[in-house]
Amino acid sequence: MTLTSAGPVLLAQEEVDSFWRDGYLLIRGVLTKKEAKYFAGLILDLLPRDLSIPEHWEAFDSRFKPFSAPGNQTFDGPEFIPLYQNERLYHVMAQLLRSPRLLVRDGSVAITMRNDTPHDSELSQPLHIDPAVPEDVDEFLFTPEEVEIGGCYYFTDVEPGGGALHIVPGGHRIVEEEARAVPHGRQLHDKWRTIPHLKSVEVTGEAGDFVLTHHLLPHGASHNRRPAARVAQFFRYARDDQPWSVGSRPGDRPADRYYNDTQTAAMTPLGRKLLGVDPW
Ligand SMILES: O=C(O)CCC(=O)C(=O)O
Ligand SMILES: [Fe+2]
Repeated sequence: MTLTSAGPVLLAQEEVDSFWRDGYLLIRGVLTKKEAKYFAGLILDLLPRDLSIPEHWEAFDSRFKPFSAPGNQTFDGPEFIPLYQNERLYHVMAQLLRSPRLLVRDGSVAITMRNDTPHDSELSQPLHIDPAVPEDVDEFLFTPEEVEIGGCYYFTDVEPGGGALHIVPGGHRIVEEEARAVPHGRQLHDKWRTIPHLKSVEVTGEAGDFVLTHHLLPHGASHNRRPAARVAQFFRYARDDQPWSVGSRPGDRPADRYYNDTQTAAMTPLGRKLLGVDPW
């Protein structure tokens, strides 16, 4: 293992190149099968026993998005903290973002259950991006500091047609090209919430894998045609010099988003920095 200022180098140069070329990369076995099963169980246990779906959750096309409270998608109770501070994922992110000083956010979860209804598209959600750049900003900067890398853990095996994340290979470069070509590039395609003209492919994987995605990579959720539910959790990592203040720096976070004692007790020294409890 080679050491750099960003810590251990975990990805081969070929993988680094393929991430920047394609805008995504599957990192295999970030979690063991046993760990993945544990987290799948935690998330499936959010479903009420009588299957009455809480009003404040989202439920589209058999894709359920639990909310921890009305308006809050983040699951960051002590049991989830190990995922935010996973060392392997952190070092991969630090290698790609070329900085050890990262912040983590999101923590939303999704359960996609079997849905046999025929549809014209395999997507259950239009292709879109969730960029680090706020919607009221007119121009992307396209600087290295602006890049956020997100993606999701698969806690279940995701086979073809099994509700995989769909992505547009190289689509982050198309977004950049289109946005640079006009004034107010951030505002194109309804603020990039619906990108109708690109073609996507699914990213299958196994329980414990993490699908890394560039923040400008068009992506969307797909229907699950298989018996097994797909269980995933989303995270995003940005440098602490990210220009749009999207990180969870203490000063940026509303008071009700500060962590309680059970959460901080679950944090490692690295986790405390990633979650903005301690400064870098
Ligand atoms: O569930 C998925 O596969 C993708 C979800 C997504 O991109 C989103 O909700 O923004
Ligand atoms: Fe998304």
